[in-house]
Amino acid sequence: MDGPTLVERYFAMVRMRRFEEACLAGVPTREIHGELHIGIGQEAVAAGMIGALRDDDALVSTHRNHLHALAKGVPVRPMLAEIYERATGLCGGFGGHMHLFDLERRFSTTGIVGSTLPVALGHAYAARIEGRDSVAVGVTGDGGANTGGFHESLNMAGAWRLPLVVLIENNEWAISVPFEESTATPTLAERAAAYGAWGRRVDGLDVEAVAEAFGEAVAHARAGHGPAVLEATCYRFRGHYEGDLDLYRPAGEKDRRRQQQDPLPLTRERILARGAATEAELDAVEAEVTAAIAATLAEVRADPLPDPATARDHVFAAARKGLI
Ligand SMILES: Cc1ncc(C[n+]2csc(CCOP(=O)(O)OP(=O)(O)O)c2C)c(N)n1
Repeated sequence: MDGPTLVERYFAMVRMRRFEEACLAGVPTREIHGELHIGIGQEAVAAGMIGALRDDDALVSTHRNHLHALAKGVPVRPMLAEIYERATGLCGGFGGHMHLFDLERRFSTTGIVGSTLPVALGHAYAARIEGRDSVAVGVTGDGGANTGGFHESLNMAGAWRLPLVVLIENNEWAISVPFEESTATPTLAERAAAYGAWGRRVDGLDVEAVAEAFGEAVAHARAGHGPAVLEATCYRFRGHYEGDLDLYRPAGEKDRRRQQQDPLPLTRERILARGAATEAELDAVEAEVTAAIAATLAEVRADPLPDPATARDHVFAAARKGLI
């Protein structure tokens, strides 16, 4: 398979896990305000995307966006600083965790469920108008796949053969609503047929399977064959947001799934079984990754908050010009 090796993808997953643990540290200390949505347990989906996208491809993510940003190459320091609401953040600390934007890497997010696809569709149309062979990826959860924007975007992308890749992270729950109770078909991938799109469901705990399927979806869209829908099955280990009491999931389900279906140990076991690396080699790099994220967190925590005098900047155009 082209792209990163299994071991490299594993280290990317470890980095993602440590990154989100660094975010979690800011909740009880009240350094991070608002709802924080964590993707722990879903790392294999994002790590499977690595290597298939170029800087000029767009990636539009959701409220649960950290892992996708890391997969797109958004640098850790300004991203963590944004989540910690610091002036050194990607958006000067004005956006916070749900509003991460990196123009250089064409990465953006929206907390409005179902609205990632219309934005990604715009990127796909722009590529067509500008004669570029870039693709646009719109991520959605299973809940977001039941919004009008999902269907309208895919319909237009299908009718106009636009290079839109829809990645559905089906983590079985949309807040407290289980997938089976909100969806008419056994899978979401089969909806692709309605839009003349490429469609496939993949095991989102298997980083190699995701890489192979995502690579195929991107190649399909880039070659001008129209949209692709990839549904990756996974499971959300934490509450919908930090602070969610999460009483809607049967007792013990989370513990059992975490024990059996954590993509990190599953991938580590596969590496060891294949002899692709030794325990000692994996431990050494994991320790390096852990230390690097801890060092970045310490730096970010010492960074300044935005100057209150700039509170109205970026809200009203006139305020930026000093007119009000
Ligand atoms: C238009 C809109 N309606 C409702 C919400 C509140 N909301 C935030 S996340 C969410 C559920 C999303 O579920 P899913 O798409 O499956 O993503 P997941 O949280 O599982 O990653 C809802 C209803 C919102 N942010 N935007």
